[in-house]
Amino acid sequence: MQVVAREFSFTLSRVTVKAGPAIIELANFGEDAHDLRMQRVGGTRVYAWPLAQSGDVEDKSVKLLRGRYRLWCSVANHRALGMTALLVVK
Ligand SMILES: [Cu+2]
Repeated sequence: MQVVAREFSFTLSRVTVKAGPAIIELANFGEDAHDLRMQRVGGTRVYAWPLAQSGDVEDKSVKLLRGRYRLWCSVANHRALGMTALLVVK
């Protein structure tokens, strides 16, 4: 699945995915640099994607467990500006 970053939002290609291995691609369609952090609600592990410059994509393989995952950008105050999303894994 793909997560498109812009100022200042994330758009997910799918908001519901099946549990198991997945490749999540961060695609920066914005002008500023953005990254991606992902944590399962109730979990402790935080998945981190490298900083993506404008136009760049960063792929990461993850193993998704059932539940809900919070996504956010950790650059500056981007999270507060709206770069958050929720992914549901079934
Ligand atoms: Cu950002």
